[in-house]
Amino acid sequence: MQTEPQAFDRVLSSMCTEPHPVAREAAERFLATNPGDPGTYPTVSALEDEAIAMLGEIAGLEEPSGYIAGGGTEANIQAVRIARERADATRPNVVMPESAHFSFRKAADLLGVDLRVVPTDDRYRADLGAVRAAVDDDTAAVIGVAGSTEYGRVDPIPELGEIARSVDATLHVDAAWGGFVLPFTDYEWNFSHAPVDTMAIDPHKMGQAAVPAGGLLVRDSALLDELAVDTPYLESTSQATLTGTRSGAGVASAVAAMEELWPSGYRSQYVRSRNNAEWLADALEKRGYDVVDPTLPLVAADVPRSTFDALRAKGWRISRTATDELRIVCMPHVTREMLASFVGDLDRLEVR
Ligand code: 0PR
Repeated sequence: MQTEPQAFDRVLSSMCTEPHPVAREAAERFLATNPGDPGTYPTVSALEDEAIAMLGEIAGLEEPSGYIAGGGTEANIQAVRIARERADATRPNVVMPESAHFSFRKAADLLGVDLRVVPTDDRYRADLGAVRAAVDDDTAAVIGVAGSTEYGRVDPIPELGEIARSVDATLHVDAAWGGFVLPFTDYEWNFSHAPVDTMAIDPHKMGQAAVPAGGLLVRDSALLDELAVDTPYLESTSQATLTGTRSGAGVASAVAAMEELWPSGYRSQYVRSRNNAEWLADALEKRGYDVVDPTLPLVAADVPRSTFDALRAKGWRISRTATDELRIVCMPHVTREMLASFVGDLDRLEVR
């Protein structure tokens, strides 16, 4: 059996990364465990409590509650499900900016809620006026993105919280990607900055854990109870997760990575990633491309489709935004040498 041939050395599009060595080792040790069955696998179940405690610390949550999900998609779906269960509406709606991840479309589809998608402003952040105009008494949740998939932007979370409160909706923050870099910035994004009810924050992205390790955090364990179903033939009596059997490898690797890296390892990684993003943005600007200023380590630039295709043909794993810009995510495996080699290829292609 082959592994992915590029082994990360040309991967510039992914929001996943090489797991930290301690995370890889922990994942291997727990491969055959299932935290969905805590009566049978008590060790991994205790590790999950540790994972939630650490995620809570990272996200400014006093009494953390939640679980390790399959990824941001599951966490987002479950957050919408909590909101729907809480809401007193026959046809609840969810209000989100157009920059929100497509997993919310899956959530709306599965859960029978209406999705009200509002525009972003000139800084690619949720337009507050549009959010205000979109909410009503049937609004179950307002979604804010803290580190958007395409531009790495952070919505005005405290203001979104006020709007959510005004209609008794939950505020869900999608920090699936941003959650492990935002603690080292000045952004107001977490439970201590705003009335956040639920949050997606993924160890398997910037957290350097093995896939699959997503995080769902809730302000109050009562919110998790909205998800609970009875589990008659397990030792435990109820289950709040979407999936049944889950990966103990994800749980153990998340704990190992966070114990190793929180906070100083993540901080120095953030600084490296940010400097790389700034270096790349500068290099692209000098070559005449329109660059979306990187506020978190993610660079988007208006590179023509033909150039993009030629770079892909050279083996670079790059992706495009919905409006067709080149998009590069400065994950931990992305080094300055890789970026310099990428820009070198770009120079050789562009005879302009
Ligand atoms: N929330 C945000 C803000 C995300 O960026 C993503 C994933 C999710 C939730 C969903 O997380 P899971 O995939 O763990 O369920 N972001 C992109 C994705 O759909 C990242 C991406 C985009 C990767 C383009 C590669 C690529 O070419 O995977």
